[in-house]
Amino acid sequence: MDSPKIGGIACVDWSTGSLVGPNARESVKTLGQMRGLFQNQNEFERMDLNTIIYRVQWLAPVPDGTEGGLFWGTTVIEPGRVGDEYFMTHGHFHAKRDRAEYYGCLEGKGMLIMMDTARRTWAECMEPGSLHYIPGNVAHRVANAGETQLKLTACWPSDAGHDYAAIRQEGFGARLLARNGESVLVPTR
Ligand code: PAN
Ligand code: ZN
Repeated sequence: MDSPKIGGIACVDWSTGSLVGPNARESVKTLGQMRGLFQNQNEFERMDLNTIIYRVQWLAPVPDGTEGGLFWGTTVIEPGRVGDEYFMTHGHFHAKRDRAEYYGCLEGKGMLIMMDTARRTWAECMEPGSLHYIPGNVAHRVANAGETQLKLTACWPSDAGHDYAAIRQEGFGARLLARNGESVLVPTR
């Protein structure tokens, strides 16, 4: 797509969520940056740590931390597994815990895994067209259970922030694992 020719802060390809324009920012997460998050450490060490697990593009029309603003982003998660566990996002609580978020699935198939502050964990199926409301005080992570890229779009408050440490230390209360060709949410303990 060329640079945006229509009004607005960027151009969105609504079929893929791809953002085009000078305001769009991008980040990439490799397997090596996700050390300790997958269950099977041995399998993790055997894999190429430069493998791209997911990419995020986002628009921040106001500075990070601004009260009352909104951010918009698209995440593309590659298909694959570490052992039985599907490629997934890091996952986080919002630093301002009560901030909510929308996720919408554009392409692919997977699960939105959510966990409240008491570590109760549950999941919603993501498939093209599914729209997900993540309430405040709920950590969120997406796992790609399909054979193709999973693409989702998101909208969250500009003062939400991201608390990754809580997930790095304790993880979620369940993991999405492949069992006999099916994806199953398995409690961690
Ligand atoms: C999303 C996520 C994005 C990547 O934009 O930041 O999907 O996941 P991690 O942040 O867990 O690496 C969002 O939830 N923003 O608040
Ligand atoms: Zn979030």
